[in-house]
Amino acid sequence: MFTLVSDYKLPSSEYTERRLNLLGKIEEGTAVLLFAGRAPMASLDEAYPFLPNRNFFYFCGIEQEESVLLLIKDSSLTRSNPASNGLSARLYIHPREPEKEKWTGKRLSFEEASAISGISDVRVLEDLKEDMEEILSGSIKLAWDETDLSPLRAHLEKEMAKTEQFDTVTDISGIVTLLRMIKSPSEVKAIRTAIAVTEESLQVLEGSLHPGMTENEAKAILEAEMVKRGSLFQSFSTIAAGGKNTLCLHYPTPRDVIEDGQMLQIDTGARAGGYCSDISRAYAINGKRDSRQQALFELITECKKTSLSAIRSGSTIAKVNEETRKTAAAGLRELGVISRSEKDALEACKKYYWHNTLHHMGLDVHDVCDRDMVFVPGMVFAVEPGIYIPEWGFGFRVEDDVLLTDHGAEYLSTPQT
Ligand SMILES: [Mn+2]
Repeated sequence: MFTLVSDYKLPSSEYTERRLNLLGKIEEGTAVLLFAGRAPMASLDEAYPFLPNRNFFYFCGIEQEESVLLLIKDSSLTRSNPASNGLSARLYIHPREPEKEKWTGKRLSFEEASAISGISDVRVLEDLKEDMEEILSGSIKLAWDETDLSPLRAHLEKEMAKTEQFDTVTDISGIVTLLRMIKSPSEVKAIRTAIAVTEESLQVLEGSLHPGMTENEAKAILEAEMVKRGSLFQSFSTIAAGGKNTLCLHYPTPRDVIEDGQMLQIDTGARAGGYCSDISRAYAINGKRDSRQQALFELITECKKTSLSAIRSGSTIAKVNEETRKTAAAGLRELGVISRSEKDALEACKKYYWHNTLHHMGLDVHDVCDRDMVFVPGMVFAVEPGIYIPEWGFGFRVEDDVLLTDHGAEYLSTPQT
């Protein structure tokens, strides 16, 4: 299998539907502004790679810097255009500029932006200021995403702070979070595709593991396979940790040699159409787990089973964590890591089992969520019970991606055996 995701896109109808969902949840007489943002500078004239603001991207699928989405809910629109249902969407983008594009790459034409987003009204960014002045001179109120750090929003916020309208600006980030927590069939398909890229790449890596290789070599092999398949930006920078480095969750400096007899922890994920995957694998570098490595692998597999059955409608992140910790504590006692005389094994377990066992996953790898919201079908989670035993000099997590359906949790990835 060779899954190619270079041009993976969701259908524009998906974005149209999301915009209608959002407008259905906000007050009449509101204009929503969302910003793509721009890449922050890394140094002097070098920028970090650009990824659009996820709440902006969610409603239009546009990945061009400094684009702006304007959504209006106003019944006067229906009077002038009955087909509008009182709703309208406009996209503001930088126009094409051949001279500039020679340096920084091709920009979208209006037609391309329209085809991706399903928005017919595409305008030049320059018009935004005047258009907003006109809109806000009426009785329309402004709404935006206050978690958004884009320079353009910060600029507008500063400008508007002096005006009366500023007192009535609404934050829509909470509404968007609730929408993003439930995945549509197209979103699940994109996530499955991202997972396919990750799994194919992991298979290549597994075939090239050998004692004496370095952590960064393992990382490079894996990421090269994902890039080959068109996933240019991964869900996050792949974690590759060998030996005692496996005790560090987000181990950031992969440069050590992985010795015979050691474990290698990989935590990685390709993207497709902007959607993340997130998979962790624990490999014995010489291909054969010793008895302790095998015992921990079996315990973590047991924990994952507990997590899966605890992920059901009506449950919460906290409940799944608690259920899973019970399995971990019992197993660690069995293995003698927690002594049999220990009265409170659940408490003692916290030393070895100390990070969340699951998180929502979507456009962000640790996706936006209301942590206390009870689970409903359509939610997608990365499930990653991890146990780290300093006394043994290693630990790891094994992570798979899961969809909650009407019939319970279902694996999207293929669990490691
Ligand atoms: Mn994860």
